[in-house]
Formats: sequence, structure tokens, C-alpha cells
Amino acid sequence: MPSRTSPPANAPAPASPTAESAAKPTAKPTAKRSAKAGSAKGKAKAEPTPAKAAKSAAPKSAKAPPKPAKTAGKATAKPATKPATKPATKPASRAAARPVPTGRFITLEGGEGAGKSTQLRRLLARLQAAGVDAVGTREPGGSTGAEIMRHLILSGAAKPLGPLAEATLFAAARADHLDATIRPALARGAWVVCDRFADSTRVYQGALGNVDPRLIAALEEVTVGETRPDLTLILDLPAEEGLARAAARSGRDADRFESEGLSFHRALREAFRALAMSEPERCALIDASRDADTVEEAIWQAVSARLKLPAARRRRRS
Ligand code: ATM
Repeated sequence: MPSRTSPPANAPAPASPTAESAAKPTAKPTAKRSAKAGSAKGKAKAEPTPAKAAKSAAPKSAKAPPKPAKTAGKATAKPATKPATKPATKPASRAAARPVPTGRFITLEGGEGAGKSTQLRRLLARLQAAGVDAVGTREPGGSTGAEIMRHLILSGAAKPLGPLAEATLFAAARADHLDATIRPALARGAWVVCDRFADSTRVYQGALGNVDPRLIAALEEVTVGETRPDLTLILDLPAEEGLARAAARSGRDADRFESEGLSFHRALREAFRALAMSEPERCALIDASRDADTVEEAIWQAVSARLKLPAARRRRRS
């Protein structure tokens, strides 16, 4: 299962645009997942923007040799691989009788070196300190089947098949991750914090890989369905800075995507920023060029402002 502690993090440099302010602080928090049934279509409609925005800014990437995949790394970053309960596959009549899940689904997105893993651990620790049953996981991966696919994809083995094939592989991995890990956790009322999710497919394969947005939206509708993030934290920093951080910390070869060139990573950043602007109610753009403590605080502000922490626990803390 996932990690529950927070290690230290490194400190970066100058600031980029006022990221948090780009997102609407007044945004409505999380409606209950079940109440969002109609949102899939509306959302799919709203999505073409990032793809278009990034298309113009997305020069084609340099070719790079396939590299080994990232490993799970520190124990604290380990994905959840065991379902807490069985996936929700029961007939509709029984599903209707189930209590409404109280869990919340938070995703972290951003380019290379943005500090997602560090911030995920810190957010988990803060949620747990606030009395929330919080589970950390990641994509690609987060379940036994999806971790196998992670290795396949990040090794670069599927790169010759093109972004469309990669998009379908990410979607297949996501379907397993949702069934085995995310939905069971949400169903028992846990909060799930996921390092990357469907927005990465929109950006990497859609905006930068030029996969037809209709296919990206269809894959998302079929795999994600109503299990959409309540809040997406987009960690934003200049591509040069992110790549420099990644190079400094990396003790291994770059993976399939890390090995892309600077122009790719610049376009990636623009696509994530466009996504944040296109869905301000769900997305919070966080200026990740600051030191890790400051970023952690900005993330916590966004989470507390947009998602309701359990009332009982809040009372106990005050
Ligand atoms: P991490 O490095 O954040 O573990 O992610 C693995 C890579 O998978 C990441 N590339 N880099 N750097 C982004 C890529 N990816 C996609 O291209 N599409 C997806 O849907 C997901 C979840 C990840």
C-alpha cells in the first residue's frame, strides 16, 4: 500500500507567474462523485483547448533511445497495489443501494522535475495529520497489472507504435488502476492522491502526441467514467528549471519521456497551463519554482479551500 510519511525536499529558485492566482479560489469544491454523472460529456467538450493550445507550441520531440523505467523508489512513494475492497462491479440495483462514497480524489500533474513525488508525500502526511484516511498512488502504475504496463511503456518498447498506441496502453493501465486501487479506496471513504492521471494522457499523448482529442476523450470516458478527480494540482515551473532539477537528482537513465528535448518540455508546460486555465474549477495551478516548503503550503491552501476536510477531525484539532 501507499506511503504515509514525508521526507525532506530540495529547494529551487526564481518564481514564475503567480500560479495559484490563476486558479479561481472561489471554485466549487468537489461535488459528490455520484452527482457528477453528467460531467463526462461536458468535460470532454471543454478539453480540446489544451490540445489546440499546445499543438501550436509543440515542436516535435527529439528521438531518444528507450530507457529503463522509474522504479517505485522510496518506500513512501510506493503505489497502492492491493485493493482495499473488491472493485465496484455489482449490478446497478445493488450499486444504487450502496452508501455514497465520501472519499475525495486528488491528482498531481506537471512536467519533469516539478516535485510531484515530494509534494505527494507531504500532502499525504498533512491529510493524515488532519485525520483523513489518505492513500497515495501513481500512474502509470498503482496496481499490479498497471505496474507491469508502466515498465512496458516507460521502457520505450511501445514508442515505435506511436502516441495513439501509447494512449491506449495508458488507458488500459488506468482501467486496472481504477478498479483495483482507486475506486475501492474512494468507496471506503479514503482520499486518494495520485501522481499523474488522465490529464497526463491529454497532455502527453493528446496535445503533444497529436492523438485525436475525440479518441482521448472517448478513452477517458470509458476508463475513468465518473471517477474524475475532485481537484487537480498542476505543478508549474519553467521547463529548463525542471530539467535541471531532474538531472541533478537522477541516479539513473532518463525514461521514454524524460529523454525528450527541451522544446518538448516547454510545450508540455504550456499544455498543462492551458489545461489549468480551461478547467479552473477542478484545477489549481501551483507555482512549483519555489522551495518545497512554500509549495507544500500552497498546495495545502488549495486543498483546504476547495475540499472539505472531515468536520470531526477539524474540531478535534482546534
Ligand atoms: P513519472 O515520471 O511522473 O513517473 O511519469 C512517467 C511518464 O509517463 C511521464 N513522463 N515523464 N517524464 C509522463 C508519462 N505519462 C504519459 O505520457 N501519459 C500518461 O497518461 C501518464 C499517466 C504518464
